[in-house]
Amino acid sequence: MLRRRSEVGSTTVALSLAVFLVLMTVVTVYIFMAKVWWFPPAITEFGHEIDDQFGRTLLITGIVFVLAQFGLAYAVFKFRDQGQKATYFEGNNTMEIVWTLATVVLFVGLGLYARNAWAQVHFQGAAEGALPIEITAQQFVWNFRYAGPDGKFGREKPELVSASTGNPVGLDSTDPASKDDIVAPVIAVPVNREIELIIRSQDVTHSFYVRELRLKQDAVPGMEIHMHFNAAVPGNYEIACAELCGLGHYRMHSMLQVMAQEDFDKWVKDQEAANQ
Ligand SMILES: [Cu+2]
Repeated sequence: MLRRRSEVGSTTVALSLAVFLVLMTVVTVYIFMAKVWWFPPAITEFGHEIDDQFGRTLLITGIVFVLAQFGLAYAVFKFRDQGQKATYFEGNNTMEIVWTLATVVLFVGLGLYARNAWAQVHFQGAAEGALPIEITAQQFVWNFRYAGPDGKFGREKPELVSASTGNPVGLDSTDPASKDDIVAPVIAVPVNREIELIIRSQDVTHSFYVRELRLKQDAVPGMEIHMHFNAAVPGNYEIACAELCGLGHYRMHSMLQVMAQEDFDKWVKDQEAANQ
């Protein structure tokens, strides 16, 4: 009598758990396939490559996830307590080799697939004729510097850095090349133009991140890190600092403005006037 009741209880619990696992898996897969919470569309060719790679990785890990959860649901129900003696086996070399190899093939394979996209930003420089823009991160603002009409960045001196007097990057006014440099709190770029970023930090590690560019790069004190992109869709895109950099981290925010060449030329003129 006792035995029977425990068997019935075990079946109900095992069945509930198995059903829960299946439902949880189906709901999770739906959330991803329906793109309920998804990233904003990419605005660069490189961004689309990153998305393709993300899709491939998600597909493979998704298949593994579904198989593992369904397998678990099956095992939970099939091997529920029916009063039988528990059995086990110790080690199975064939299975060990199979799943280790499968994991290696998947990870290395995905890495090889991704290497093109990765190399494009990290190993290759900006294309010829790129517009250089220097980014200086500091607690808790972004400064963007343009070289101006002479195409040359002027000298900067750390001892001249003074945000309160309007010289956040320490431009040295005795250098003629620094006269026409523009420093702005937002970054404007012409559409379909290669942009070279020179990323630096004045204090701690920050991280320049624009979701639509699929680009995230740490700004590290003492380093000048080069990145590049070419945005194809005009619009305003949020820049967030993606590295916890202090108490004001949450408000370290700016905008990337991608605009037509004429609008950009006008923007530069306005900035020049404001910088006078
Ligand atoms: Cu920051």
